[in-house]
Amino acid sequence: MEVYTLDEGGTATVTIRTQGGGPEDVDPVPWELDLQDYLRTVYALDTSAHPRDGLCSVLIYTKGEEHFDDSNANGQYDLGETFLDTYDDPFGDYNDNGLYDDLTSVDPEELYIDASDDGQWNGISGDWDASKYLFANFPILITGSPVILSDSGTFEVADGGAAVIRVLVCDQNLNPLIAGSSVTISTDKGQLAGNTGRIYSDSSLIGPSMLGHLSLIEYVFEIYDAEPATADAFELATITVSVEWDGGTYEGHIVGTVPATIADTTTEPKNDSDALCQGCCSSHGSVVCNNGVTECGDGSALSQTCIDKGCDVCE
Ligand SMILES: [Ca+2]
Ligand SMILES: [Ca+2]
Ligand SMILES: [Ca+2]
Ligand SMILES: [Ca+2]
Repeated sequence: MEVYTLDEGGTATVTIRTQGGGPEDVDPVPWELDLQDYLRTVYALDTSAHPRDGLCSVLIYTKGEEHFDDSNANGQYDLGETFLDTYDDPFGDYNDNGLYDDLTSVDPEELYIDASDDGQWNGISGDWDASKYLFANFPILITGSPVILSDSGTFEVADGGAAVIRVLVCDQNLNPLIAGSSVTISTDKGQLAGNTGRIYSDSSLIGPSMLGHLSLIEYVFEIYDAEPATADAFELATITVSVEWDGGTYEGHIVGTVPATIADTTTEPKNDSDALCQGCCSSHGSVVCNNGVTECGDGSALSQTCIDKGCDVCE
């Protein structure tokens, strides 16, 4: 990593280049175990992967003095003034717990800068330090290709009803996709309401709870009967989950049934344009076809005269 510029306010601009390797494999914390349980139950996804496995800690350190409250306003630290005692040896906080983890941890041993060159990691000194390494760990979320899952392989929408569907879109560590990726959920029949898509923004945010994390990777919506009063048949509907990721399109499909709409079941009467059928239904509306059966516009049956004239045939 290289410092490019340092402005008057002391803000440095840096460019980070990665070279092989990846984030350390760390143990799941409780909210991640809850997430794994939820995905096992709802999506039948059995995985030991968890979001923090995709989190990379970048150590940033520089020389400086420990912060203090200059109570007597003389511009320097005086004994008794409140100060922020910081760890003496900067370390890469791989498991993002804010603490230094050595060989005895269940997580990987964390590398540190041995500021005093004494061969061991040193924490806070208890004294105010005028010159030392000050540091922070900057989290970067490293993610991969999309995984698309639904909570059920199919659905059935009753007449006038709705079905709730859950879709999961995440990477191999259950993390949200990289910035610029998008999710679009659509259906060819029926209508959808709820969370049916997003464009991902640039963020390293994960968790910090199971529900918080689910809001980043789960889409909950319903498919409902768009014309509750008119259904008298059912038809197949295909819900498509389309994910744009890294220049490619990835799709998942869920096929179920929804009540058919009039537009889908009505065909033209064969003799509709024939003058002989015009006025056939008189005040009952013109002749229509519903699921292959002719009737008058108000639902009443065709008269025998109409049938005799051959107006009872659908195309
Ligand atoms: Ca002072
Ligand atoms: Ca100190
Ligand atoms: Ca740590
Ligand atoms: Ca040391």
